[in-house]
Amino acid sequence: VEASIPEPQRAAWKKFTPKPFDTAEEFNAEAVRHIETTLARSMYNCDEGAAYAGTALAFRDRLVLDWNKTQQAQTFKDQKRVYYLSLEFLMGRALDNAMLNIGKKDVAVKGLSDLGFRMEDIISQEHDAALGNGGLGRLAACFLDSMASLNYPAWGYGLRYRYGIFKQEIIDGYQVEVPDYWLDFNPWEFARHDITVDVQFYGYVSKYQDDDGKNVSFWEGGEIVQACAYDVPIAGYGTSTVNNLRLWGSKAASGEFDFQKFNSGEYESSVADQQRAETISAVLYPNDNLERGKELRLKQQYFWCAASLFDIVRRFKKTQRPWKDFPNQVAIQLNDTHPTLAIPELQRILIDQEGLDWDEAWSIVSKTFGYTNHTVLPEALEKWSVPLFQHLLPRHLQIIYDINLQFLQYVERNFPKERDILSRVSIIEEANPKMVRMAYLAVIGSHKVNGVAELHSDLIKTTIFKDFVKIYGPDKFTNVTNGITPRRWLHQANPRLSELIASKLGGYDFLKDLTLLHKLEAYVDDKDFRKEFQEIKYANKVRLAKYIKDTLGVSVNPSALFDVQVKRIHEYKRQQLNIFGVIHRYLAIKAMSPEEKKKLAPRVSIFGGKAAPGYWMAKTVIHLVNQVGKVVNSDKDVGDLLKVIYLEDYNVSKAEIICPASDISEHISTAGTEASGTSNMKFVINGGLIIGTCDGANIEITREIGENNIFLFGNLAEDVEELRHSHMYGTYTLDPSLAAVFDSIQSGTFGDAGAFTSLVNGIVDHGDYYLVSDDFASYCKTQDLIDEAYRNQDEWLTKAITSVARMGFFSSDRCIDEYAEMIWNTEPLVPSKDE
Ligand code: 73E
Repeated sequence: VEASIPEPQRAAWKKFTPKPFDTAEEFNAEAVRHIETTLARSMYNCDEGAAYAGTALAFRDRLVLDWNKTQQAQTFKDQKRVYYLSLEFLMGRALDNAMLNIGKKDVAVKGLSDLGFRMEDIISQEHDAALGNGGLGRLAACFLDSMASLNYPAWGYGLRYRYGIFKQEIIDGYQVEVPDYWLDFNPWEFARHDITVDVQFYGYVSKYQDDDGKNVSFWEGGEIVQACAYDVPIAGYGTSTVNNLRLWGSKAASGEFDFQKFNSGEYESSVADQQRAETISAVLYPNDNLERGKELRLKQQYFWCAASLFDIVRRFKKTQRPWKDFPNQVAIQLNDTHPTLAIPELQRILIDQEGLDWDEAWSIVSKTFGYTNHTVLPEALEKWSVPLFQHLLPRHLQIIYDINLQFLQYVERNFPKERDILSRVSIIEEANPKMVRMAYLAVIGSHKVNGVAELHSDLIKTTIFKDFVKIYGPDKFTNVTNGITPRRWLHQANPRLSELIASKLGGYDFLKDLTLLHKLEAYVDDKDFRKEFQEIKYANKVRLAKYIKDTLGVSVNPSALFDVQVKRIHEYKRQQLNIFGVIHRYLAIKAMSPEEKKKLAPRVSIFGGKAAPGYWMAKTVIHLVNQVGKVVNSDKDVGDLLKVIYLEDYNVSKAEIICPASDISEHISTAGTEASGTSNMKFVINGGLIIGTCDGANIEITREIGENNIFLFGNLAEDVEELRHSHMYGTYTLDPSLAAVFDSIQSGTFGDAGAFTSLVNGIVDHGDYYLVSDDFASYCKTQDLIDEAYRNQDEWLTKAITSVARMGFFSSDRCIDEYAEMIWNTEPLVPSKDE
């Protein structure tokens, strides 16, 4: 029971309720107070770091007041809540976002300038919160922003990694990983030392009969690790709703370390136990779209699911409602299969601890969960070995077997004539060792399953979940096309463009209803508008050019065509296709006459992104890009016509500089492999065009903005399988231009040819799984079209403006409303004025 101040004393309490700052003066009073007291610094030793801290703490105070009110109102109103379970939240920086969402940035800009600081310098002091790999984690962050902005009562649950995604350094053209220790100063989290959950691992299951003669299972023994809550406030834009992101940190259950062992002289082993517990939440696995089946990863997943479910159930039980109300009060969304253990965990709580019957419990469980699938790549589909499961989570394995048994009996009854279906849909794969297929468990335990773009949602129904569509009918499967938050990706990343749009649309309402952007089409021919739009793009390119000069020492011409591909490095995303295209261009330039050169638009090819540390092929691609850059950038024959840049350590805060500065960005995955992609949306909304394959959300972007405004190329998803087959068993001819590119690589033009053998051989000798050769001619031809289109700056500008105007569909607000309506069945809780 929580303590609360008795009624008669509340008046005294209310007298001291803090007042949020409003003016620059009041802001400075708060910031300086924090610098001088919280940080114990003074004006004689206040550097930009301290000024950042003071600013962040002043805004944090403001946020916390609304946070408390929101949480009280949500508890009091007791509506259905959404819980978004994600192993990754790629938040980036928080200060600028907090200032813009609260709406007091101008006040702080003025205040800081009075104190002698520039806002940009202060903002750039903040360390990115990089608790994610790529699109999946960033999607979770955009969704948190949208859920708060739309006033949905919603919590995120994740892990408080001490190390986020590694920092990437490029040394001699190779990726080097450096640990990302980000917690030395983090004003955005609140350690809730009073909120802990004991999480059990290992042990064994005992069975006994209770007083009513009912069989009961009991999970005993093993070890306990403690989960501690760390809460992060999530402010909505233009509303006082502040939601909560709860991250769990792991600690040894006995607190510091085992005193008994310590006193008996076993210092080392007592400290080792503590370290083993803390290891669970120590580090984010740096693989994007790849699962490696490591025990520690499974431990992370269970630790986080068990703590979150305990917390959710505890909150529900406080309302004293009957259990059957649970799915009316709680919606849990599983961000991919990483939190699938939440399904057997809730079933376990209900039957082993709360004493419900299996069927009663299962009916609650299967109404509570929704599952979002993000990938069809086989190497990313999670499977855990049964022996590992048995060892780590013996009771959960039993429950999974029981879920499977019930499910297979159901299938057998309904499809008695189909011999093979049972083995195909069983949660347990009959391999050696047996494996638990997490995606199947997620489908069986959820009431809705969604993909993240139309093509992808169709593909999962015809490939990995085909049998399940037959079993459950098509209505269990749906689509929610991804989106991005326009607050961070337009307003914050590109303030001048946002301001220009607001000036035409009569205010910033479009940031809450992005479909209003369509009104911009009326200005496509407006001379002043066009001029300013173009100037903004140029200024953003100048800023990126300066960043490139400052970090890499390479001068690039801001009038050149900026061609950008920034995302995780992965064979399916085909950065290799891009760099082979660059080499092709380089060879062409070398062979050009001076007249021909004059006609060519200068280009800057910009790459960025991290490779998983163990992903050799991806690292080879990074190396090749850097080697090509070294040769091309110093080639006098080429000059400004081509520059090749590798931006180190691509992350959210760098994306905010890069996205507004591109002319063309590349989204060129092999058709059918990229579930959605979200950076495609970020580039277009910032007035960049894209070159892409018919894959993921590119298809819907094309539908919205029109085929004349996008450069599509390459084979279609429906033809991929046959092409792959023909590579293996038919006659295979390498594209001749690609062959010339390979010749130049193999003759040592870009340094040691041996370094790139595996990359070339994968295409020439090993079946070209990602269809680089099949798409190469079409890719190069489309790049030529881009050169031509860019020469007509007027038409280019029309395309860019029209595209921005037609991007209204891709707001993550639209996604959240769709989830709420189709999957969660939840309503917003709009804060009342006096709250
Ligand atoms: O297409 C993207 C998609 O836009 C997809 O590859 C990505 O999710 C984005 C958001 O929906 C994604 N990441 C992962 N699976 N799909 C993944 C898998 C395992 C570990 C980490 C990330």
